[in-house]
Amino acid sequence: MNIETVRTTPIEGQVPGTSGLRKKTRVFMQPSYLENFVQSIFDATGGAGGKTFVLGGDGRYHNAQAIQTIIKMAAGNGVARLIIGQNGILSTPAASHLIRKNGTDGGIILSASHNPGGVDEDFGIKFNTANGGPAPEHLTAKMSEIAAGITRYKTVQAADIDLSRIGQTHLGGMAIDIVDPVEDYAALMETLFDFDAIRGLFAGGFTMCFDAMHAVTGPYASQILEGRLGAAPGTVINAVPQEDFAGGHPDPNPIWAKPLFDLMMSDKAPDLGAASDGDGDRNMIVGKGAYVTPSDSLAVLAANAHLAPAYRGGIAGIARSMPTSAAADRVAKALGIAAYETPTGWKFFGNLLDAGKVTICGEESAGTGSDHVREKDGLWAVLLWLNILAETKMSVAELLSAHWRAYGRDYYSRHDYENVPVEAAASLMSGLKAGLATLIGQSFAGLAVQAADSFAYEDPIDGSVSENQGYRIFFDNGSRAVFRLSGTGTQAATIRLYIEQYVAPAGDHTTDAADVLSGVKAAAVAVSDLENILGRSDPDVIT
Ligand code: G16
Repeated sequence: MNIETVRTTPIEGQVPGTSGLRKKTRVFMQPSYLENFVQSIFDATGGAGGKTFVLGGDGRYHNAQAIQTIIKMAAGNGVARLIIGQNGILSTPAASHLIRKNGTDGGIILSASHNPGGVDEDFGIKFNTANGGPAPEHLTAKMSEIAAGITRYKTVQAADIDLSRIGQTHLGGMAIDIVDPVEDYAALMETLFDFDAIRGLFAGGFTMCFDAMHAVTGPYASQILEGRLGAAPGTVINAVPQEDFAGGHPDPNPIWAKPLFDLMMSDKAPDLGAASDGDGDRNMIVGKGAYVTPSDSLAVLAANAHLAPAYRGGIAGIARSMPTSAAADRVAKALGIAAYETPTGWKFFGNLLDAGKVTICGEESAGTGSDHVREKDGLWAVLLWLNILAETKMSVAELLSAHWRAYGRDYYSRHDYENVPVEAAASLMSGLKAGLATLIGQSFAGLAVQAADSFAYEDPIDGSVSENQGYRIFFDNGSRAVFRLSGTGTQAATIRLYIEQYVAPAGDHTTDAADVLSGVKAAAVAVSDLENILGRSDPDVIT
């Protein structure tokens, strides 16, 4: 088989964000765009010769073609073996598991996560290292540096590989193993949770609705919930993955999973509602009339993890991203274990998990996971909830209010201002930064600022420092506002404003979150001059 070295020139903007390189699909479909970046991944990781990689994606538009391109480039770069999900499909946590289970050199995952799919929507690619986790910042920086000076990529001329047949095939000297995308992952879940107890829960009449949002989790949830755990047929809805997610926005939150959310707030609600995102790593949990914020979900899971077999011996520590509420810290304190606060991005949990410092991690952006893989894992969170519900025999609402009575409630909300002109977003953020040092003692909408900073993180394992990870403003009534720019969008800018207010165990936990948070919201808007700079007052999405 002849290896072809194709001349190319750098393409602007190949800079990974919070989670890999995400762009409009048509950008990825330009000649050489994908090729340049894949070659940069291979070069940045010391060359692909003789290595084994996992390859798969969330099945969105362009997934199948992109996988064929990457297969040929892998052969051109001397890869020894590829492990590919059947039809090119792998959820992000399943890919992470395959990387670890097979001891590979890493994996390439094609996904733009919760962003919509289609020729006019979004596509993405990321590289996960041998621990199964997203490439750390120094590696993604190296990839973009190489992409910015690239002159050639390597590939082979060959017919497309049939990805529908499970088993081994070859392209030149490269072995290609096409594997069932669900099997290994489902087997891993069986080792973590008490499937008998969950089966008993369903057998006892427990009802559930899992919205796969026409995305990758459908086959995983159907096989595990309905196939192995005996949930009633039809428990998993929107279970067949589609290239454009049926025109939807596969983001599991009360806005984009509104039909499920409305069902759970109605008198027809099943006992548990859950949803997952485009690539299966995010989750939403809703009980009958009880929405669980991702921050609270992390805290409840950490507090009760010992009820599941995998965590029976206790957990080593808990990590959360900085904008996530402090609810998990309270659990860590009560358990006498360490709590870590990292920048946004699952990649920052990798070192802590590898070093055994933490067992459970989570983020406000609907991600929770543990040391079983190195990605957040939507279905894992749902199964841990089920395991806990089976053991405690409590409803979601009862569990949540018992949690607040024990630890207090961190009322929490995130307000997203989308499609903001890049200059306006930069002006808001630079205005905040310039004023940080002078804020202390000043009052805004009746709240005095107690502390304010630009969040920086020093990784306790490798000492790397990540600066400018968002602005934190703490007010004298115990509330906090955080501003940061999203790193996952594909057009203009998205400003995220995160607000929270703690109410102690003996306080009132039943007030509407919007009411409790109205004071800190007004103060945050006033500090940032948001309404004047953006020319609007209402966010696009409130979660
Ligand atoms: C990614 C990252 C998460 C992050 C989220 C939102 O999730 O893996 O760590 O919290 O993006 O990031 P941002 O606020 O920068 O948009 P996913 O599910 O999109 O891969």
